[in-house]
Amino acid sequence: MLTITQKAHQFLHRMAISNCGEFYSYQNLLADSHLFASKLLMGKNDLEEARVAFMVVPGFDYVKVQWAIWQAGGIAVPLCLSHPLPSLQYVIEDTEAAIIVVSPQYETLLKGLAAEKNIPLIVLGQEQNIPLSTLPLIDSSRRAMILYTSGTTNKPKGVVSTHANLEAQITTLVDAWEWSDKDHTLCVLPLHHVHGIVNVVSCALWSGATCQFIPEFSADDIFSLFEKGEINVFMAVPTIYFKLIACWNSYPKERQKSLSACMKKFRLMVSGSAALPISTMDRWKVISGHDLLERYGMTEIGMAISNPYHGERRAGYVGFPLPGVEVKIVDEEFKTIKPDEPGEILIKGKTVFKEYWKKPEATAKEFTEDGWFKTGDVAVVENGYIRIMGRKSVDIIKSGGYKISALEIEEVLRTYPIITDCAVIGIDDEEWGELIVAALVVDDKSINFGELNKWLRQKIAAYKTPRKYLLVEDLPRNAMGKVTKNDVKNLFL
Ligand code: MCA
Ligand code: AMP
Repeated sequence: MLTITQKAHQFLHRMAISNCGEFYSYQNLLADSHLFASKLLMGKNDLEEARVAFMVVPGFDYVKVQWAIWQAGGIAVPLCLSHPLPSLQYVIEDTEAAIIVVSPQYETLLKGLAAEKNIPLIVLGQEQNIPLSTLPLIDSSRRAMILYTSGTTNKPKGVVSTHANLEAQITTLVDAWEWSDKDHTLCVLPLHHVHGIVNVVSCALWSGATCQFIPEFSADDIFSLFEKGEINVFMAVPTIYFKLIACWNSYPKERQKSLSACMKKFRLMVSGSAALPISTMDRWKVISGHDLLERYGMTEIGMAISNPYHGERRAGYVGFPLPGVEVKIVDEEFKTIKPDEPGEILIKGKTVFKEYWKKPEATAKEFTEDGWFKTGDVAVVENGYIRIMGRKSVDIIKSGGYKISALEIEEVLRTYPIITDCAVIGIDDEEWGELIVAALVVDDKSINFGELNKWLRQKIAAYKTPRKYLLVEDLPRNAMGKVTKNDVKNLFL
């Protein structure tokens, strides 16, 4: 199997990346990533799976650094651009990063930490000229990337994927959704998660297509780019479609009409990372003429289930297992159940990750004895189509397409001086999927929520901050003393 960089030689003179009026060919990408790989190697023959954490804005530089890490034999650890220092520090320490690479605007944020830990910090644009190194041969069984994902433990875990896992995740989608070198996509998603990294950027570049970037999410900017008539493939989370619809509604009739005409010409529009509300799917059909293709995936497995590219895309359903991905729905004892009964989704196949970074016990716990990965998601098959019903754990929240651990937020909230106890939950929300809210037991009822949120944002990402608070005398508990989160939910109704 060819790697993504080997494949790029087939498309040398095609445009790989378009970014704010700058254009880069596959040849540019190969030349610059080789040069940067030489920089990372610092005279060594092979990085031998050293972790390289990088905080780089989406665009040519991001892909150059990612490809360079892979070509030098390192493990790519993309950092979230909106995380405050403690969250970045957690990832850098947990992976024991050997090198940190940053776009200039993140130098101030990370230089103290890099100096303290004695980790070389490379600021893009400030590199010295160095001679090209010979690149090592990388076996596809080697580790390629670590992405952090929240689970039922309070701190996020590092999901390790090998080169073979990534290639399987990419080729499965390239085949199923018929990517080609004629495609032109727009990446509006963050590049520390599978959705943006694999489904958008890597699938495009595997296929010889063009990937365009915007500096930050803006519904208005997205529509302006759509109007140029070049983009024909678009992927986003349901919250983004919701925001696009709201923006479209605000336009005068004439603009709406011309925009709808542009969108009708797209080849494919996909939604995923969270349940797509039927109301959003219906409304999007009216304004764009497209039946959104909804699919189901997870950081640990890439994409597993998808509505068909050709054929009926059924609203409220995620479709069928993708070719090469084994899917079964099981009861509590991991036995396959009757098709019309709900159960947990288990997954097997080449797309499934290798391990949680430095967590052999957590890894073992998430697999059955015969090697199936336990997703923790509950689904049912109805008339052949799979419908996701929810998650087994109430402690995992999906908001804006981000997976968030309620336990992680609770742990931080409990360190706030006035808070003695708390329970964090997600409540249904049309725009965000779920909205994060918290019930608090406090010493001082005059607690200032604005101050609390300001304090929280220095410790955890802004998208993890609760949007509503409720003061309670006590949290609802069962006979064992465990907080009953469904009762907490009722408090917010
Ligand atoms: C932001 N805001 C929120 C939330 N986040 N409000 C409620 N809940 C939230 N979760 C509000 C805040 O009020 C904030 O203002 C304002 O929005 C703008 O914040 P900002 O962060 O700038 O938001 P945005 O840029 O508009 O972002 C919205 C977004 C973003 C584009 C939908 O959340 C996003 O990129 N989501 C995609 C995440 C993703 O790629 N997930 C894939 C992982 P204030 O200043 O008051 O805070 S899942 C995956 O990879 C698997 C494999 C899969 O299946 O795909
Ligand atoms: P993440 O760990 O961030 O990769 O999020 C993966 C989780 O997102 C899955 O375990 C599901 O709970 C959820 N998810 C992804 N796609 C869908 C979808 N189409 N419908 C419902 N939930 C989804």
